[in-house]
Amino acid sequence: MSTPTVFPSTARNQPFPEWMRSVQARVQATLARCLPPAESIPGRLHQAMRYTTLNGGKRVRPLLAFAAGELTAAPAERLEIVASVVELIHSYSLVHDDLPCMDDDVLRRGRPTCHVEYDEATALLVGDSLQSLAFELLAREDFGASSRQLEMVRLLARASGSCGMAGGQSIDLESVGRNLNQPELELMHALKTGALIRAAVLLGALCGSALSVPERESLDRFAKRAGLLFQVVDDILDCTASTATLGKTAGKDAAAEKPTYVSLLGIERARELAADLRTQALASLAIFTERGQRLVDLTDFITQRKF
Ligand code: GRG
Repeated sequence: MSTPTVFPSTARNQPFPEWMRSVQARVQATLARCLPPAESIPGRLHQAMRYTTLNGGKRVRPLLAFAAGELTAAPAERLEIVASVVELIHSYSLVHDDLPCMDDDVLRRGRPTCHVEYDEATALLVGDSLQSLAFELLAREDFGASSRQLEMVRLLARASGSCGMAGGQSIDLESVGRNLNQPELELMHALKTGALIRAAVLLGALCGSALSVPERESLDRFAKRAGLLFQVVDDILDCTASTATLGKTAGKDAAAEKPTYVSLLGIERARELAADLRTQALASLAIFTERGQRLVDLTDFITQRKF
């Protein structure tokens, strides 16, 4: 049996951009290995799954999983799996979100969306299959104690389902043309975008040694603030960045009359809110001192991202 590699053995001194690239490359390789081969039957579905998942993306959720794994000295092999698992769920959500019955979009990550490149039925099956594959991988890997593994499966299921991402999407679809107040908007985003981001952080930490109760509570607080920060920045970018830079259709939310932080607060107050959330997220990491440095860097990456 091979000795597990603790990812940060050399990585702790690596500059952030280099670390980020190395995690992105690891996740890309793991996804390429774990997705069904393009030539295996049913070929069209497997090609579409690979088209969707392997074509770019910032890999923010995998990066968060790896960075949280540094808090608990988690083995790299486990982090590769949980990072890929959350990315598979994220990719599924994007494919379904782009369908004509939802956001009806033609561009994603700078390329035609899955249903445009293939067809609607295939895109539906791609989402279904990516979700199933995520749970298969999470159940298959050895994470040590089976009770912990069950907790991880439950956490991901809760984050993806009607009390998490799918539920948030349902509220999103119902809210078109309506004015939500700030707590309502926050709830929608805590579910739609925040739940999976929180799951990425907690799953990464669960790959290593146990955290103390105050540490776990602080990490959870961080994850919730970081999820909301991600969304506020996304709303700002939707109305300030170009389609070419975003790789997806810019100005979509306003055109679809969707409530956003910018429509609710205006651009300046939305920027102030992002700055406040960044401060709150960083304050939650204080308990981890230098072990939390990657999460600090990632918080800044999420705040300053341009696409
Ligand atoms: C269909 C069940 C179901 C859920 C869809 C997450 C979601 C719910 C829809 C995505 C729509 C969207 C644009 C939400 C805003 C925040 C978000 C998730 C942006 C895309 O994530 P990035 O920026 O994308 O991490 P990349 O391409 O970098 O992976």
